[in-house]
Amino acid sequence: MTTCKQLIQKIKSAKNIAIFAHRDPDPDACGASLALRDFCRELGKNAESFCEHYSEYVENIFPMKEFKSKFLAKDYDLVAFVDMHTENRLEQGFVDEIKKCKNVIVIDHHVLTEMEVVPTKIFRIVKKASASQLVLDLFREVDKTPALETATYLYAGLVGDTDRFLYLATEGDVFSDAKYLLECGVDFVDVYNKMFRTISHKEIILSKYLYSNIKYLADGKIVYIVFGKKTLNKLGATVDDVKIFSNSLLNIKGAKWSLLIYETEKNNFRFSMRSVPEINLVPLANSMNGGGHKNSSAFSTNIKKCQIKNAIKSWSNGVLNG
Ligand SMILES: [Mn+2]
Repeated sequence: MTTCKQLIQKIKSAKNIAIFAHRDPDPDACGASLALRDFCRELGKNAESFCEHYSEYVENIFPMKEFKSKFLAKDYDLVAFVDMHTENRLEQGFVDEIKKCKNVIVIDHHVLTEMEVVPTKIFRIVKKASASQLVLDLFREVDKTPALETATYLYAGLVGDTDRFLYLATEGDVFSDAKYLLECGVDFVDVYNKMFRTISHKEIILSKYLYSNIKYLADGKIVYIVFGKKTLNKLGATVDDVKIFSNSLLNIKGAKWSLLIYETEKNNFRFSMRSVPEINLVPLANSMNGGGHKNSSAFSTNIKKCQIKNAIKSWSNGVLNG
């Protein structure tokens, strides 16, 4: 396992650094990416974060316009992956150019599964609640305090991946890291308002559809909803817009396993799943070439909309009964 010192050595020996987080970036992906960019700049490097497609949700929290969308491998001598550890999670538009890059580092908090191949030997994968905390570790390693903006990115990432301090990983202290960031001057009320209190008009329209179209299986233990392409078009929404509902389906009384399902390409659906603590989603996600955490996993698969109900039924025994 690469240490913080070794990562910093890698950064110091580079000139131009390109930073990538996973596609469909959530607050942790955006926050960790921008903060790592700022860290590299702090060390005197030319660094840019890359992202082409993002949701209105993260746009409300982060200065998404600062992300670059056109990446050419020849312009950079170091590529950093943050909040992801394989090329599979990259935005499609970057894949070909990234394949040309030889000098790659990885900083991630998602557990590495047996089937996955990290594209470099220089990786720091530690099971913390958020990738943002791993970026914070770099600042601490060189005894630099993140600037207020940077600390705010990291705080938003930490709050996002813990869903307001509900999901705490076993390694790394979420609360002491949060305290550290608050001491940098982060306006936590402002972050909270942007992340959890603002409701867009589109969200209201989508919520109306969501609550009228939820389906139940296994006496309500399974809750799911499907957003096909036609529906999304009719609602004037993109897949990014519906993803924000991933966490709310499990709030329905009696729900143990929720699935937010949306069509990304014709007859290709993304299954974004949540579960109560006693249900482990990783085996199903992995068997479908997806991944994630025990109670929060996802995968994509080719399937017709009319086959989804039966597919869930066929997985239900394995998921609900371990
Ligand atoms: Mn994350």
